[in-house]
Amino acid sequence: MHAVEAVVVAFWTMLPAYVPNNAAVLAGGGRPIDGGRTWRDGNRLLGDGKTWRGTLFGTFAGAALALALDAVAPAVADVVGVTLPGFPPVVALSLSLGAMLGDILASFLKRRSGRERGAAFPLLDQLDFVVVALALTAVAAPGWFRDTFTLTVVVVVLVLTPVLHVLTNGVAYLLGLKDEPW
Ligand code: CTP
Ligand code: K
Ligand code: MG
Repeated sequence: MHAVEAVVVAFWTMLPAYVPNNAAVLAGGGRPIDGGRTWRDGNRLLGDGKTWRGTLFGTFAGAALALALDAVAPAVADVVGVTLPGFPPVVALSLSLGAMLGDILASFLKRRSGRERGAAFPLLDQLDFVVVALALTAVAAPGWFRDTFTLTVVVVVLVLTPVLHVLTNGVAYLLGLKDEPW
């Protein structure tokens, strides 16, 4: 696979995992998932930044996007001249839900390391959602995963994602949508 082709496939395939966290920022608020509970270290289990509303909306947005992309994949593939994978429903869900779960797991780890809500945790912030989105998809749809995520594509995802994450969160911060640029 050509380098350019790998970048196009990586970006396309990860879009349903990129969107949920950003959608959650727009929809967040209301009841926190941890219900305000604390862990034995005295810190919040997850914190007020992980809400039911944000999680449901983010998961829905990512899955809906995947199904929309699935419908236009053949047409887009024609235009860009690259074979693009479609998204079976189970993958639409595993990519978006996995992204949200990865972010939630990261907040759990941040609270255990004494970081307050909004504190930065370099690398974890940029990769938590991709790692769990990929892992959940590998379990939920092993055949699709093997065909789509070749080693080259996985490497591109791991390099491309932190760059995109820094850029999109920087923009969200400048637009006043996010309190911190990470
Ligand atoms: N959000 C949400 N539910 C989620 C993820 C995010 O409601 N599962 C919303 C919250 O309003 C959150 C905002 O999106 O404040 C930004 O997300 P994020 O940066 O992940 O949360 P932080 O507030 O920075 O909290 P943490 O330190 O736990 O990451
Ligand atoms: K986060
Ligand atoms: Mg944050």
